[in-house]
Amino acid sequence: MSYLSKDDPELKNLISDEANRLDSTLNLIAAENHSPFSILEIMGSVLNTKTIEGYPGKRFHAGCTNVDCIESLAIDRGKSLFGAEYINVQPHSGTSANLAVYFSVLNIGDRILAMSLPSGGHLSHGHLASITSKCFDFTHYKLDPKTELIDYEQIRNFAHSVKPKMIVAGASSYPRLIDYKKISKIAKEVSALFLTDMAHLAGLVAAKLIPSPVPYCDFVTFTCYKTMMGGRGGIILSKKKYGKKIDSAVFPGCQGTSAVNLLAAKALIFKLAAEEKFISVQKMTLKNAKAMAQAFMKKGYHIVSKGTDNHQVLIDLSSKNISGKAAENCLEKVGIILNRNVVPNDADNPGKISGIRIGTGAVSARGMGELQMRQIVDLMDTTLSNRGEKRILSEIKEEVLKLCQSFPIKKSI
Ligand code: DSN
Repeated sequence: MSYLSKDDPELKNLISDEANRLDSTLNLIAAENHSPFSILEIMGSVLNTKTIEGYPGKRFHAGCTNVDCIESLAIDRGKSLFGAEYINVQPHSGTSANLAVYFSVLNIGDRILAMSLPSGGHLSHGHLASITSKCFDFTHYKLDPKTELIDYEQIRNFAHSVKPKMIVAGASSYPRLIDYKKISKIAKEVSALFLTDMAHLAGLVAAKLIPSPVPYCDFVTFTCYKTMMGGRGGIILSKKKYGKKIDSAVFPGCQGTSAVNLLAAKALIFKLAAEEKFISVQKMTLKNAKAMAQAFMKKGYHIVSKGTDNHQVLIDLSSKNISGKAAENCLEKVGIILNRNVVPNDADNPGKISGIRIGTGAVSARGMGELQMRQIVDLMDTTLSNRGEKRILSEIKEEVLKLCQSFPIKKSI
């Protein structure tokens, strides 16, 4: 009997239910992944006890000998994996990492140029609902409405007219590669600092399958739980000259004590990410996203930017007479889990969400390949076209379950 069954059977049951839900549904949420079991082991370990403030060798509490070694391991492995001059491994999340970068080198009210949310940007890139927009003066660039790709000339024009102190690249829902070299040149033209938020792409970059922003940026942030597969938390990479400012901005600037269990999980995933098993999951993730995009396009769906270069497929459902939310709800009923998402067409209609976002990280970690992706697209299409048909939806749910049972969540890397 587990300790939790004894202390709180109700909670124990809820956790078992969540494990069953994960086992029996297809996870297409681009911001999630199935972590290796060793990561889960670390996250629930004795490492939760220690309070740490400061950095290895410079702590405000005694008893940090072991945790200093753990944090140093994460630092050394992370720098080496991403070829970074400096790293801070303490941020609790991607938003915390971005806040720390802004506050390390900017003053309140400074101008920042970043991608708009409907174009794929993130809340912490100056969305009205985020504290970032209250502290800094954001201007947002949008995608080219025809190609649905980043319009680098628009970024250049904005940069020269707004004269931002910082330019932000990176997105939560942009399925294409970003030309970091081009944006870095624009940043240099106007003497702006350059931050890339590669939260979604970190695993693909770590596996060296898509270009890394690190050589071109002053700062790069990411989260560890998406394609990176490493449990919760965020990371900041930077040029060495910003190291001290970044460290002070993280602690004590934006955070208190950091989570030692997450520092250890980061150290582990940075080790595993250099190994063949991790790289092959990332390769499959890319292939699977392309297979899904192709299969949806064959069925006449509007795939934003007509394809994908990463783990995401963004579908604009405007022409399908169904909202993103209705599609999300209907797919959840048959066991296909994803999220509604704003698409470039929603830009002029605040509150409108006409799309859904698919990510292939978690299904690839389960071992599924292109054949299964085409099968999933068929299941999704039939579901969306037969929303009121209880019998058909119940048959699809059965098929989803069978697929899940054939690819159990296992130690994938
Ligand atoms: N940034 C959010 C997303 O992409 O869904 C959460 O990580």
